[in-house]
Amino acid sequence: MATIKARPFDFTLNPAETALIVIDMQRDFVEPGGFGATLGNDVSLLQAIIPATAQLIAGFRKAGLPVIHTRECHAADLSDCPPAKRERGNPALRIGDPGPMGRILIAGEDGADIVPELYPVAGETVIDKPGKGAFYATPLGEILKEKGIRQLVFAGVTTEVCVQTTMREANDRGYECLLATDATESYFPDFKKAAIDMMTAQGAIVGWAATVDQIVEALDD
Ligand code: C5J
Repeated sequence: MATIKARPFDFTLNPAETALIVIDMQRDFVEPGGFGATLGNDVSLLQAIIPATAQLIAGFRKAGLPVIHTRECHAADLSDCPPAKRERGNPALRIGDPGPMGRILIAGEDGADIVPELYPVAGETVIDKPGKGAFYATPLGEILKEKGIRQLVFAGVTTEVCVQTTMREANDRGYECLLATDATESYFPDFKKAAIDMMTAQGAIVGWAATVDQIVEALDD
């Protein structure tokens, strides 16, 4: 057990029951020409967290703890993409349209894959998810149960959409959730701050927050 001076109060980390979930660090969100950019976002903000996220992943790998990666993406025939999702708003390209990194957010296309700097290694779980939350329509819950996981450390993008949705899903399922604040990012800095404030408020109503250095140090204890 290790104590992390987290927000809003100490988080007692039990490495034997802990996994890291890296949410949607895909080229489609982080690189120009992908889904994030088609919505008019500045993707450079998200690129900036790659080194801290790599440090966190390295810490988990060194400690021999599970690293789980997720990818938001859809089947090539769009059978798992509700029209209400595809037709929302006025993006330059919609889900499934051909873009510079292949079809936008389609499984197996270059854009839907994880950025090379954070690429999964052999033995790590990769979950393809059609929704914003990683528990919805995926085997994540069963995988965590099989591994005896009770605590989840979260990283990835975007803080207020897929990361927050998944943390809330996990919290409702009884997991203790800790967000790595410098390994998560939003296209909107105010939204990142608000999401962290919301989740840690009211006595960690959704979970805790700490820096990558704090978490990696606790894994080394
Ligand atoms: C979004 C995500 N923002 N991974 N997806 O559409 O947060």
